[in-house]
Amino acid sequence: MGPQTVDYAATGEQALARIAQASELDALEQLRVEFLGKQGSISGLLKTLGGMSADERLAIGPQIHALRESVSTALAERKQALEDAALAEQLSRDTLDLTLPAPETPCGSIHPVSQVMDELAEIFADMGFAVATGPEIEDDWHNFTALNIPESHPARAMHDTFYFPDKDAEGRAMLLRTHTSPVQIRSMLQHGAPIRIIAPGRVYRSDSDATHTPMFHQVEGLVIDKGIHLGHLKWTLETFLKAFFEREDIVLRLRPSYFPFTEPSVEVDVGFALVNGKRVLGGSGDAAGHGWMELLGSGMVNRKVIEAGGLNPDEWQGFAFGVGVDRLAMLKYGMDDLRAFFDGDVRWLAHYGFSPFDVPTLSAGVGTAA
Ligand code: 2NL
Repeated sequence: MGPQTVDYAATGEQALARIAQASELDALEQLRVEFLGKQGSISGLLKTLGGMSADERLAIGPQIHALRESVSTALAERKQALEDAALAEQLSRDTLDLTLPAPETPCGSIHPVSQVMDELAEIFADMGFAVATGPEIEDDWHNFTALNIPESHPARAMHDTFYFPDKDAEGRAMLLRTHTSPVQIRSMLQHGAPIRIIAPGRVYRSDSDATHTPMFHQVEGLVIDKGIHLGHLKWTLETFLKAFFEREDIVLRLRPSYFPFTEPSVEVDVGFALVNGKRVLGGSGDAAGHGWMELLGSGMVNRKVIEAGGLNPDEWQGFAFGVGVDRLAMLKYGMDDLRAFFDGDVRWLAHYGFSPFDVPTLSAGVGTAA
């Protein structure tokens, strides 16, 4: 086909008509390829310019370029129109309710045990106690011997304590600590006296039923100074329990008891009332409808334990106590199943967990139920 035989105006009109009729973006794209693609018809016409004489090119070139220009413009305009129509159609179909609340961002929660440990740290910090931590894998000297627990003591038996098969470098039996007392022995040996610490953390005993889990949480407290006596112990525990349970009417009852590491040893009971069949701490346990609940163990640190800590018991005295964190959490926040603490059920955590922003402080309240 010679250049003279092409009717550029007619070619243009046909192309524009087909563009105007394209009702889908896909079809429009096919037309673009057909006209302007590498093998496209208008691209082909442009190539014919190369074979023309200068005069022909001068006469015909502008026509082909005008044709390409008009087709290219028409394609762009049609494309825009189709896109606008598609958007308008979608907007008329979709309803967007801007008053709906946005989907909530998933947020984890603080485990009640962690929350209670934070509360305890806050309360005791106000009384000048530092938080001490130590290894969960201990040797039997730090866990038992230093605490005046003799070889023959049942707590040392395999059926109570998790032992490792190997001994440590000093030939001591290795085990999972059964209480956080070894942390306090290490503190005495490392820092000397005076001392005021709490030692929170995981402890392990070979015990498993509805009220015992093989791993649980304990906080122990230790004060070593000059002239320390039972009065300091009682005041400290009373102040702690009133702050923790956020009640001024907490009443303590101290009962003689026995622990190898304290002498004398004191079991501490707290008075409670029965309200709708539930135990609510507060008031004397001797009042009508009331009772006493055993809450923690304590006592004056045994001379032998002070010596094991590298101190002279004629110079330094002290008191110590130990309490279960899981039990404190259950009492304060009303959970009834200890095992749920360690199931990792996210529904339980969503219900009983605490906001990461609810940081316990003495001024704002050390803890409020979720
Ligand atoms: C309980 C309560 C207790 C201690 C823990 C302790 C620690 C050192 C020295 C002396 Cl380093 N005592 N801790 C004292 C009394 C009670 O725990 O019911 N334990 C079986």
